[in-house]
Amino acid sequence: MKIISADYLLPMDDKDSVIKNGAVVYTDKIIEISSDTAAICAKYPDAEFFYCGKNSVLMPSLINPHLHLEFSADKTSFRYGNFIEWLSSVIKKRGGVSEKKLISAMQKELNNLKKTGVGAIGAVSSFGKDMEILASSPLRVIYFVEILGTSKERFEGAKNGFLQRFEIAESKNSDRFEAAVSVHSPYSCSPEIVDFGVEFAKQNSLKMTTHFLESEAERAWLEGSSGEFLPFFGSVFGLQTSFFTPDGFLKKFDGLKTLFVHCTNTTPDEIKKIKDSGSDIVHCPVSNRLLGQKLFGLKTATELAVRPAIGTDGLSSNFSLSMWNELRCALFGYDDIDLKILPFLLLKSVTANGAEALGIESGILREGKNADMIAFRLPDRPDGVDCVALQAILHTDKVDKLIISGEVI
Ligand code: MCF
Ligand code: FE
Repeated sequence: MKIISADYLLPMDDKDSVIKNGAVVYTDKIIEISSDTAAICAKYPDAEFFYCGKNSVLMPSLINPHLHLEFSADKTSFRYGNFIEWLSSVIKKRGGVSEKKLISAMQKELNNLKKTGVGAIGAVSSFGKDMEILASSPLRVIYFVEILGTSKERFEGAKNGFLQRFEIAESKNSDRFEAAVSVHSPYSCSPEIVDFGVEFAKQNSLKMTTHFLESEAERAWLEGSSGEFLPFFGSVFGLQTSFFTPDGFLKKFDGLKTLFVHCTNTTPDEIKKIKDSGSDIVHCPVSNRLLGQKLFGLKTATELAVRPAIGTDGLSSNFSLSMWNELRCALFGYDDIDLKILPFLLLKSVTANGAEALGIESGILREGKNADMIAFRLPDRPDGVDCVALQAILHTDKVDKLIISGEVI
């Protein structure tokens, strides 16, 4: 049993509590949280004790529920500013990176995830090249094996390719690694692919994710088979009409808790439907900006009591996989939300809400939860506990300690 104490404890609970001189008693799970370090040390005299230092903050480790590690060696290869231009540049370069360069790039990014305090991720895998690295990493990983395809003739090939990758991934399942399903999106998947993915996830009790309404072009395509997707699909795939309406696509996932990623072009009604069906939303502010989109409607979502998570997406649409960079960009992007409430809203997006989205028992410092925590120090003493969350977002890059299941990583 261990006790860790810090000047400021941010449990990420519903009350946005900040506990001064707090301590956490833990094994692989959290045993107790206390605001009286001396009393808790007296209660557990045999526990190993550690104090995180002056101006230290202790909080749940960060959760990045949406990234594509396999796009780590293509940092400057893609076109930004317009979704279709980006997609065309991705399709043009797909699979163009050497295996050796990719493996070392992924290893480097994984190390950065640990250094910046990420304890759990939702990784979308298109090719399976990230499987070995992720299955052997100490992070908690929900490994979303991707399936996509629009043509009837290629359905069997796409399905078999998916099944092969999934089977290997599933053989690596452990208490930290869980194979799951990603049905890529409504514009890149035929109804056969979506039905297959959803049925497969339901029958095998697997987690599911999908990209949804990420661009204005996608909305126009789904609503009326018009807009920028029409010439693109006509020339690339020979498609003239969308397979789904926005509502029709959502209905396909009825009865399956799904992580809908992006949702920058959803209506309040669609956001409510996602919430009422027990599913979750993840948005990626930097990626959305780089692909020429407006930010997800966080203010509206908050008014509807929806609690979205935040992810970085891949380096194919971001300059960094650091959640702290993502938080800073979101902090400045959401200028319609009061700076008095935004810091906690954002920190919960990368902890408690991320855990809810991935269906893991982390992201909050509470008795019985996984002992997944980070500790770091603010440069100077904040002017009151109500300033800690904002100053943490502004000033944190690397953390001093990352603890997963009670183990220092
Ligand atoms: O989330 C971003 C943007 N939206 C869609 N897909 C991707 C993103 N980053 C990487 N991707 C991948 C996706 O997994 O790009 C491919 C898929 O394999 C696009 S479809 C050819
Ligand atoms: Fe993505």
